[in-house]
Amino acid sequence: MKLPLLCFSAALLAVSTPHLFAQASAADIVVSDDLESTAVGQIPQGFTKTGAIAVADDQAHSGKHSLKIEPAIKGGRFITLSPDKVAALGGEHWGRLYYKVKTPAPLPVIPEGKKSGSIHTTLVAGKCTSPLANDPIEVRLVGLSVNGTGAFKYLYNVQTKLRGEFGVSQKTTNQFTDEWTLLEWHADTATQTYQFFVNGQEITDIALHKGAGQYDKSEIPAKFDTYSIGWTNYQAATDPGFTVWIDDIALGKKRLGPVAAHK
Ligand SMILES: [Ca+2]
Repeated sequence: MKLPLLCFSAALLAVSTPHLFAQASAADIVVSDDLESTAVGQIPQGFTKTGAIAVADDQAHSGKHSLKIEPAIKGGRFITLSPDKVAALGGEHWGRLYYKVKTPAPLPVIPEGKKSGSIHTTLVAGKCTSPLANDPIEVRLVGLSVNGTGAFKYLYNVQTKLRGEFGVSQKTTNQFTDEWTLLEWHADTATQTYQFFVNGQEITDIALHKGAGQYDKSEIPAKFDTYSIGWTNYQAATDPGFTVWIDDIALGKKRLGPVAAHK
């Protein structure tokens, strides 16, 4: 009885999966990079880099290459997209990446005089002008916050230059594992919508659907001036810090969906 059931499920997947993501044509794709054509030690074409980050072949989601973030106690290790491609994202875009954190992951360093520590980390962020206050902000489209036990919550966060920061955080916690995790995000200025998905499942705790012209606590910009992908932890991690791999990066006008892992 098992075999027919499996066949039926596979057939169902084959039918439903392409349908779900079939709307993304080549014209909708701004970046789609499995990192296989970038030499070890280099970064993909169309990006500049900050900190210790480069293509490596010690881990991969697809093929043999991924982007490796070397450990650091704190600070940024990221690649920044070329301005023409940032402009192509316009006021609405989807993003996708797979990531994996080396385990055991480091813990927050407890600041002097405090009983516990936490680490706020950004994986994807863009600098832009606030549609609310018309001042410089950074919209952090993929981020997480690690607590003292090492558990973490995903969050949407906006850092303003003069008005402090705001954000919305997942209600439940996650643990870093040795598995590749699929992250997808969607931002739309026209409807002030933000969505975030983990392994295809939306984290509705941090979804925003504010509506046209409703910028308060969303501030999704009409355009980004910069767009960066990597790992920036603002508070100190225990030595040697986080080592992270990222693979199968995609940015575009439509949801791009999952890609096959290497076998
Ligand atoms: Ca790859």
